[in-house]
Amino acid sequence: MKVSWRTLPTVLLEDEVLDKAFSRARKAADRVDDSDRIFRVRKQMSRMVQTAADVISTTFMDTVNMWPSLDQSPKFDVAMIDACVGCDDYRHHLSMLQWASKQVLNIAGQNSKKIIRTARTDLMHDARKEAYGRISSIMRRVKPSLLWLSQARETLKRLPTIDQVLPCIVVCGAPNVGKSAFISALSSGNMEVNHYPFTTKQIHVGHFTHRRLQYQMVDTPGL
Ligand SMILES: Nc1nc2c(ncn2[C@@H]2O[C@H](COP(=O)(O)OP(=O)(O)OP(=O)(O)O)[C@@H](O)[C@H]2O)c(=O)[nH]1
Ligand SMILES: [Mg+2]
Repeated sequence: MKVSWRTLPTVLLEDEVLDKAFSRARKAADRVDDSDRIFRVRKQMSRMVQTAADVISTTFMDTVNMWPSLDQSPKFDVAMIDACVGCDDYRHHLSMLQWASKQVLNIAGQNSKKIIRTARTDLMHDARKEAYGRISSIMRRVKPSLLWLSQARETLKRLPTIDQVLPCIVVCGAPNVGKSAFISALSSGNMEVNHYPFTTKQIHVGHFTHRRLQYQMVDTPGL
């Protein structure tokens, strides 16, 4: 699978996901129409719980499915991900979203049962509140993962695209020896050149054509 970080949607943070879930749930409850009070409250409460859980679960699973799977990514991309954000963290935080998605659906299932099995509206409201509380505590557990993924997306989005079929010349060496100046002189890339070390902070790519073949020149931070 080809990595295309730029097209990945932003990762919503804890509060944003909860706002989205609870406001959709409220709207779903508003649409319920039943003249019988008990039936109405039952439908409203169970729809709120189900809708909130569905929104959260779908949001998380969309992220998990859209982010490239490391097992199916080319070795080069995996190495890039490892160098930029770390493969272990990458796997861990995506699996946290998978876990949270399952948990919220379980909570919705359990509390929907409670709502359906009682004829008392106060208990239906209690079951809905309990579900919201438990969902919110799952969300607190995934908060660090959402933050990590959101920052990782920003980092990975800035990576240049390197075509694995075209020849690639990587220029690496000690700081301040003129790597960037060398690449700027030879290729289309306009690298930042400065008289002090550690000017280049991430990988940049420039291109040039020689005998109708396109070459890539990769500028790297000083070693
Ligand atoms: N005299 C001389 N100076 C050069 C040459 N090439 C680059 N420089 C100077 O060396 C300094 C460092 O150049 P850079 O291209 O930024 O060096 P770099 O290796 O990319 O540095 P980092 O990105 O910090 O690792 C700049 O002041 C350049 O003007 C050269 O061929 N001769
Ligand atoms: Mg440089």
